[in-house]
Amino acid sequence: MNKTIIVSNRLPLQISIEQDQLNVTPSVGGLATGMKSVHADGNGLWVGWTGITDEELDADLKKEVDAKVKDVKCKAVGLTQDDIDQFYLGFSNRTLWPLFHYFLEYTEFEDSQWEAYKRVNQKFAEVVLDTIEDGDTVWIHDYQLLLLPQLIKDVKPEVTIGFFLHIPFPSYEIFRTFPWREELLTGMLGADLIGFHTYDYERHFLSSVKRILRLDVNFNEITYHDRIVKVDSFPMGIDYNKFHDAALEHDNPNTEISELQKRIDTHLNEDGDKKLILSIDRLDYTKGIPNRIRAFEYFLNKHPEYKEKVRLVMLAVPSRSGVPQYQLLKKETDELVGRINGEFSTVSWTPIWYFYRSLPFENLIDLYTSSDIALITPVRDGMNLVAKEYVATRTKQDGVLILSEMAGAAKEMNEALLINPNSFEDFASALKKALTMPLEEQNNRMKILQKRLKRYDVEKWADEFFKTLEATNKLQDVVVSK
Ligand code: ADQ
Repeated sequence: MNKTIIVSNRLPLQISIEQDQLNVTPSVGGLATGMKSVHADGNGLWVGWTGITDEELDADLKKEVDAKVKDVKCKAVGLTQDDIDQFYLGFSNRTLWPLFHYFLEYTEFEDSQWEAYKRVNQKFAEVVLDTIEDGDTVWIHDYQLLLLPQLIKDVKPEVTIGFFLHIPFPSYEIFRTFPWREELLTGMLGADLIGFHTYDYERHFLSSVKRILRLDVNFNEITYHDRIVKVDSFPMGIDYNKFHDAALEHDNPNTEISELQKRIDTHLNEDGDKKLILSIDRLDYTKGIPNRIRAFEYFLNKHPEYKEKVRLVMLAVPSRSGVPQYQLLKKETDELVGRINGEFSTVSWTPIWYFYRSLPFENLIDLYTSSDIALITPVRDGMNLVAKEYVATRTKQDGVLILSEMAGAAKEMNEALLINPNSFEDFASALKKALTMPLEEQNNRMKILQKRLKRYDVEKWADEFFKTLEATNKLQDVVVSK
């Protein structure tokens, strides 16, 4: 029986070693939910890194990890500390991540890190090739593994390979600056289907393929050697019901109220007019956090009548703290929040509540359901699932989403207030509009957004990708038999 192998940098697991005791717990992120039907199916397997380096494991512990990982239908790729430094914190997050998000000034082009990237992609290939057989299907995820499709195809031409990129694909003018551009593109072209979140990313990719590799591109099909590679867009959805149902449960009077919710309620009860504005992101320079804080300051100065009436609740999740740009961003954010709170706070009001941590799911729901406005303003973002999660939790169809045009999600969320995140004026007028929007208009916008997100949820996204991958496979048969 043929099997399906999912490959991503990290396995959907949390593994920890405490007092020589190994704990393995499945993590329930969006991707894991989307992959559920594929992975839970009798023959699914997930390949990736466990989060623990080879140096942290002696032979016995490694055996134990492998066995526990196998129990949950996963297979580990062993990575050393040097791999993590050079491949993950290095090439993936100091070259590809900034370049693909248009941060050329942060992009490093280091030969040694490129070598590490190739070496680690090869490590992943070896683990996949060890288990794969003709007729199997592989679905590879994201920018850490751009070379993997070709590494597999070279050895096993009879497997079907899908690749999905979770971040933007930049325009040709940006991509052409990349020193290893041919190798990266041919690495991706080992796939039979390449998926992006939006049509624009797809278009940018096709344009780079045409201009750099000079290949024939017919609409969204590339002829590469004797194969057809299909390129398409699949905007990723969320586990809509999970968020919606959790919000309904939250509204249930019998549900225990969290400490965070009690604090929020106290704030709201102090003065019935107070409004909460929410922002949630990983602490990443692509998310536009300092700009958002400055824009909030601009808003308070422009509309002083809102002082003591609004509060920005800003949740930033620690991320990639081993990369210098992220350390600088943390410092800048701390200072900005401190300065603005120092400048505007009164005895009874602090304009920004800032949390720098990861919160449990229940607390995310507290924040989503209590906020009148979600202010999601990345300067560049492949999709942005937080915007979709906020909408899914609005069980009474109230609330307003302010969303950056630069997020992939904006393409499907026209009923949000879309803004250019570089314009303080846009911020201020969208905030004013959101704060004064009649309930009926909020309802009308929310209803349309919810209907769309419910229909195209993460499982549907995975299904559509898989169906297209199967169809692409048939296309190959036609080409071969011609
Ligand atoms: P990210 O850049 O990580 O993902 P995003 O799409 O917003 O960004 O997803 C973040 C996820 O983390 C959300 O599901 C959110 O609920 C969760 N989260 C946020 N804050 C949290 C907190 N404090 N505690 C716990 N969980 C928290 C990348 C790309 C995006 C793309 C996704 C999926 O950068 O553009 O949308 O992949 O393809």
